[in-house]
Parts: sequence; C-alpha cells; structure tokens
Amino acid sequence: MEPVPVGVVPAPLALRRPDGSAGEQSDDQSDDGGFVVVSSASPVEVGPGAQGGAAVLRRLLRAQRPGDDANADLTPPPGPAPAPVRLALTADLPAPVPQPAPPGAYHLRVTAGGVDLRAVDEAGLRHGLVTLRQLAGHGTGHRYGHGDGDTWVVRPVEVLDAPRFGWRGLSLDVARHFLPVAGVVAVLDALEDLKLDVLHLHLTDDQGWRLEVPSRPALVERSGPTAVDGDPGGWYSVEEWRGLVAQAAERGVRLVPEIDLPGHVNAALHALGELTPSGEPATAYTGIGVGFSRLHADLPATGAFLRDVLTDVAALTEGPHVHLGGDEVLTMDASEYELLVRTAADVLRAAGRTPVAWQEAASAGLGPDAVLQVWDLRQDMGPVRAAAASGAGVVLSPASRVYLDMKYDAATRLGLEWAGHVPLAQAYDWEPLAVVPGLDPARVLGVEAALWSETTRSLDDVTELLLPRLAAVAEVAWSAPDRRDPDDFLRRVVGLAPGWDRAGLRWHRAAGAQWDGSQE
Ligand code: TNX
Repeated sequence: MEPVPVGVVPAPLALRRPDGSAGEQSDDQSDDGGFVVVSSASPVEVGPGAQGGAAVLRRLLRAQRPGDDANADLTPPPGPAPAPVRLALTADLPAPVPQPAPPGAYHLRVTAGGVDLRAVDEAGLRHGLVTLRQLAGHGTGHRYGHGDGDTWVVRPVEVLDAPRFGWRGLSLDVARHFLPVAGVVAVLDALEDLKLDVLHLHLTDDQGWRLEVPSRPALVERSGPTAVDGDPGGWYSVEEWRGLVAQAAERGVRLVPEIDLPGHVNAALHALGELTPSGEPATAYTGIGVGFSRLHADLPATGAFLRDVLTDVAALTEGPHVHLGGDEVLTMDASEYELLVRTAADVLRAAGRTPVAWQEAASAGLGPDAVLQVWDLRQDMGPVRAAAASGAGVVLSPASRVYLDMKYDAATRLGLEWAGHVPLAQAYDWEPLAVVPGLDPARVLGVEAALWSETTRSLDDVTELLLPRLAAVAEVAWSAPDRRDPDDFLRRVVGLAPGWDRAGLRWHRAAGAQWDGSQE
C-alpha cells in the first residue's frame, strides 16, 4: 500500500499506483506524460442512475470562491487533452470495501484512458469526485483556476474506499451568535470536502431564536434580533431555510435542526409570555450562562407550544431526524423533565420524524428508535448504555476531543476552556468505540464535532476554530482504524490549507503540523 498523498483527508481504505510506485514522488508533471487532465471540457458518460454524479462533477469543477481571483490567470501548461470521465452505479465493489458495500462506498480509477468511477450510490460518486479533486491538490497533481472553472491534473491511481460510520457530522450553534446563510453555505462546502454528511444546527437557545416558525411568528420577531453581548442577531426565514436545505442537499449534507427544550429556552420565554408562570415575557438574555431557563409542564400554553413548534419544524425538515435538545436543565425535577422530553419526542414521531436528544434524555425513556448524542463523559453513562441496549442509536461528541469551541491552547484568541484545550492531535487521536465503555458498538451511528458560538462573531471566527480540527474529526468518522495514524494525518492535513485559502476561509496554523510546507 502506497502512502496516502498530501492533501487527501480522510485517508481512504486503499490507494494504489498502477506501477506500484510510491505516492509522493515525481510531483513534477513535466518529466513524464502520465498525467490525466479533468476539466469542464471532459466528456462525461453516465450509467443508469448516475446522472447526479455528473452534476456534482460540474459543480466541483466550477467552484469559484472568493480566493480564486488570485489564481484567475493560471492556466495549465500545454499537455494532454481533457480526459473522459465515466460514472456508474454498482452494488459490486471489490475488497477491501466491505461486503455488502456500505452507502457512500466507491472505486476510483485514473488511467491514461480517463477516469472511471463506480459507486454504490450518489453519495459514493460524490466521495470519489471529492477524492479526485483532492488528488489534484498539493501532493500528487495540480489544480489550475481559470475563467470558467478549475482544471484538475492527476496522476494515474486507483482508490477503493468506504466510510466507517454513516453519521459524520458537525453541530453548529447559530443561536448564541447568528451565522447568516452565506456563512452556513461556506461551512457546507468545507463539510463536503471532508466527506461529512450531517450539519446539525443548534437553532434556539437562551440568547436567540433563529428559525421562523409559522405557528409562532413572535419567536423570531422578538428573539431573532438578540445575541450574546448585545451583538447583532438574525434568523432564517422559512424561504431562506428551504434554500439552505437545498444547498445542503447539493453538497450531500443532511440538515438536522435542533430546537433546544425544555431548558435553554429563554428566547422562547422572552417572545411568548404565556410560557412563564407570571404570564410576563422574560427579559432578553445576552450572557453565556447555562441551565437557568425552563418550560413549565403545568402551564396550558406549554403543550400547545411543543406541539405546534415541533410539528412546524418537522415539516421544514427533509431528513428523518429532528433534535429536541434536552441538555443541562438544572432547575427542574426529573419527572417534569422526563414528561416534557417524552412529549416532545412523541410530537416529532407523530410528525414522522425520529427524535434526537443530548445524553441527559437517556433516562427519560425516549423509545428504541431515538438517537442520543453523548457529550459529557463526566456524567454517568449507565442510562446511555441501557437506552442503546434497548435499541437507541448513539452519536459521539466527547467534548474533550470534538468540542471545537475549546481553545487549541492557552494562546488561542477565541473559544472556551471548560473541557480543557483541544490541540489538533487530541481531536484526532481517539477511538470512538472506546468512548463509552460497555456500549454495544452496533448502536454507534457515528461521530459529530460541535462548535458552540459564545465567542465566535463571524464566519472567520467559526472557521478559525474549525480548521484544521474538523479534518481530524472527519478522519476519525470516515477512516478504518488500521488506516489511521496521527503522524501521517499531520503530514497530509497541511495539503488542505491551499484549498481553504482559495475558498477564502480563515484557518489556524495549529501546532504539530508543518504548515509552511503547504504553500503551493
Ligand atoms: C455545553 S454541550 C453545552 C452548550 C454550551 C457548550 C459550550 C451541551 C449539550 N451544552 O450549551 O454552549 O457547553 O462549550
């Protein structure tokens, strides 16, 4: 097995050069004629059902982003004509792809005759094309931007690949500080390039309400404009939200909206006085404390609020999952908490959706179809293990590894420290199945990073904390354990930086990797 080229993250299952030569040599394309050129002039042949892949290829080649202007006059040297790209769906992929091939698996071959990509589904075609684009990056080929898009120059190679977990996500808090649609789309581009497939949006919290809910317009009218520190707020109208769902789908990403209940609700209490015992709206909250706000099960308005809001949100969700929060309710006894989260879960089920909740809800008996998200390993994991034993799925977000709002180190400008510092190597070097001892591995759906926005005021702030650590989490979620190696990851990850620069994304020169070697 050859080394995985610089800039290819997450590491694929298998990568071979046809002549058996190592992956990193002969980066200079002038010394042999063995390079294959892919551009928008490449003829594309699609097999039955594979048309979606052609659209993905066109979009990935077109991706003109802010930073691309600097490369506008770069044209490839004269060389081979654009090669054909052949896309096909098949259930039959060779080893080491597991049998039956999991969703998202693919087989990519680049030869003098062109590019052949076979995959089990459209997600697999996308993954193969993203790998092809990465292969045209730093270590193994070249990428040229010109007026009508990119040209990728790639050496012959064969890649067989499949994801380890089906749920490879990022949770993004847009409630403490709002992130406008364009910022979310930039994050979606970064997710697609790392083969991540879930964007969980934390849409409500004490400080703001970020999604228009048709049955309760006051939620955004009164609590959309507020944010931490009195910073500007904002919200997604139903129309903008539908646009976001579509942009996510174009990138192979499923949105999981979160309405955080029955705590973290001050924004709702500020908008709707009938949810408070006095009937008076709560004061807007712009601090960063947690755990103080709550719904009240005995108020008549509470049941109607849960039913109407969650039914509306379910109707705005294309995927199967809606997140109901359930975290950090410090001012309510267990029976009232359990009643409220069970009610919320039942409303979602009646609306045809599967409830997701933070680990605290494990003891509430959400049902065998629910999904629990683990984040705080200081708490007793017994209820999570028990819920999983009865059938619930588990998504792993251990704070000390994947809370990317934690500072990289003491010198980091942004971020919090309650779970310690999270250097790049720490976000990488952990084993998901060891996080909760005794948990049935078959119940682990995957891994989700989280970015809470108490300290982030802009897309620049968000990506400075995400990049490069999100690449580490992506490899944890995608790559087989025996394909993972911390030093090898640090060698490869630097090759992603030129792409982030081209996209105009701010990133952090995290300790441990040789970023200066990443200049194109
Ligand atoms: C814990 S994780 C929280 C959030 C905070 C975050 C800050 C979780 C379910 N709750 O409310 O924003 O820590 O790191």
